[in-house]
Amino acid sequence: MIQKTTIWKVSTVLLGIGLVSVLMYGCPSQTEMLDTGDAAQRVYVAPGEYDEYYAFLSGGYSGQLSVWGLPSGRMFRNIPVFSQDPESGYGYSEETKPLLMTSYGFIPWDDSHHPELSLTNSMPDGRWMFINANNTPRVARIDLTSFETVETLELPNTGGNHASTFATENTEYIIGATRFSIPYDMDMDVPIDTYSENFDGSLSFIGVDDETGEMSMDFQILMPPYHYDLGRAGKGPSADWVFFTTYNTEEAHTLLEINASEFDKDYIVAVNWKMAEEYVREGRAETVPAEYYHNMKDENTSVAVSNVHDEVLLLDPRDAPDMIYFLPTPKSPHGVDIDPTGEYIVGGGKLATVIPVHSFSRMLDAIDNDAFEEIINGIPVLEYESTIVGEVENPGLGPLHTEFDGDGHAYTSVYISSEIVKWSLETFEVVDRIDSYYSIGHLMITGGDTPNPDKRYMLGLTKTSRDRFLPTGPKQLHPAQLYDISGDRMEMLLDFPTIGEPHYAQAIPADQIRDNVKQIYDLDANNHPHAVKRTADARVERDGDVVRVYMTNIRSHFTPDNIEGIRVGDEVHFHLTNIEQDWDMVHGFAIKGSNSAEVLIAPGETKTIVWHPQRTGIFPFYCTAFCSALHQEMQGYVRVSPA
Ligand code: CUK
Ligand code: CUA
Repeated sequence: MIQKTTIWKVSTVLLGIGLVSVLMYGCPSQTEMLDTGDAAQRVYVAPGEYDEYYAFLSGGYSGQLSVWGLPSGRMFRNIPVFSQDPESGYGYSEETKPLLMTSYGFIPWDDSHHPELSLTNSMPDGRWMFINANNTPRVARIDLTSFETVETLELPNTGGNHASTFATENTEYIIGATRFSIPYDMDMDVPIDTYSENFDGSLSFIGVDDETGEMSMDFQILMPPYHYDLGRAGKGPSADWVFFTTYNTEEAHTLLEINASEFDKDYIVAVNWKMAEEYVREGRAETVPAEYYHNMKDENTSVAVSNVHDEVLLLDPRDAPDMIYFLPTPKSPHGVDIDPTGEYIVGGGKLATVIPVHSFSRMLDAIDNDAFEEIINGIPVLEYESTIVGEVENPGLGPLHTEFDGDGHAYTSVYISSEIVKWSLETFEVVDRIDSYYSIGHLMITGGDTPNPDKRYMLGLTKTSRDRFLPTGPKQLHPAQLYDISGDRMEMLLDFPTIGEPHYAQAIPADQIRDNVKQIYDLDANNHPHAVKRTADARVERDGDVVRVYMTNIRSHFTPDNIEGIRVGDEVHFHLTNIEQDWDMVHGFAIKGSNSAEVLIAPGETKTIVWHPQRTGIFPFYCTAFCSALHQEMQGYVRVSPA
């Protein structure tokens, strides 16, 4: 009976949706609901079948990066990057703790906004993923053969790295910028109202080794004390350039919501990075003191190591002519996006009434003709009229970010009026719009920021969900909406809650990654200094107060499993090596009373957790991952005796 009622209700709802879509057909109303009765089929991926795309969604204030399948909206993975993760032991294990070191100490949290896949010829190559930390400014690299964070680099002279991470054509550089201008000297004690004299902006160029992916803080550019928002690299004809948005060119330091919105226009910054690189090579950059950390997993031992640097190369535009320009752009722009041909530079002025479109070729002409309004700190300001080719009218309220379908159209997220507008790159007219229900930040089209977009799916990333889902407390998750953009009209297919607050996302065809992922760590290649590869080598060693337990795990046994001779006040290192060589045969380790986390150890891997026993007694430990029928038997005891 209950089943029948349910079926009846479902059919009625489906019929209702069908009727609504029939009634609305041809009427591009903002309140249009799901207009496709077969949306469920179009996102359904049967059990055992794979999704077509991997989508990487930044975690925002979760400091993580989550991996989702499209079109299903199923979550595969939550990768800890800037936040400790008790589930995996990331940021708790001795192997990973150094990745969270900064010049401010151990910072086990951050706010990550913009993931960027490594590029070859401006196309994602599936090797690495980069992501920014917005708070204590950092950039991280994730290895896409393991889906693990393997490197973090702190940005000196930077107060919040929001502009990052965007890659140049062949990942020569990952770019960054300071969101908040600050005094470069981190310890400088000055009145805040000396902002204009004592505060500076900066842009960062982080080199990436083509073989290993290793990052280096190659050079920075000194900028006026504005706020620097998103960055994007050019492509095609503009591939030698990178672009950033600015706001607060008013140089306000208080009540920014009013004082930083005074001017009609702020700027898009255009930087010829090839030329900047050349100037640095010529020795025009100055070496300035700057303390920052660079942390990386050692390839050989798999243990992350921190290196502290104390200086950086700084290029002053006054010593580096013809390298950097300001393009006036209305009004407090947030996003800047480059179309697939590399010709159009699209601003997203969050308070603007139009979407301004600059032309790269006109920009070059304007530079040739010295069409400058003024020059600020060595940076020429081009005349607005000289670079602008279109202003998209009636874009809604609060245009933010734009991606492209490679078929002559751009799609812009519009925050205040909660919609996505599709417009023509020929006529600069809006041709379609769809309600995003709640305030939308970024949108992402599969390949939509590359020279060769896949006109397939678009993901909207919204900021609130309110009544979209059954309430689970005052704070709801931030949902993502999947749209089909293969036809003339945008169609919403799916709406699913996410993890954290995704700001931006990128997607890549699944086969490009699937075939590269390693299934196990090769035990023979495990050169961790505290690895034990045979149960016979497992042992306990003491050196003063430091005790090292060299422990193996294999179904369903820890060796050793009875440990005596530990005393209160000891520092006990459990070095756990998972000597399995079967895919997905993970073991965990946790001990009673430890205020650290567990660790999860993948086959072939060694992980270390440090324990400081505080009192005498018998302390059980056990495997936290259900690994076999005898998983519950996978346990042991530590005896702690008085000091
Ligand atoms: S984002 Cu970081 S404030 Cu528009 Cu790229 Cu959300
Ligand atoms: Cu090993 Cu459960």
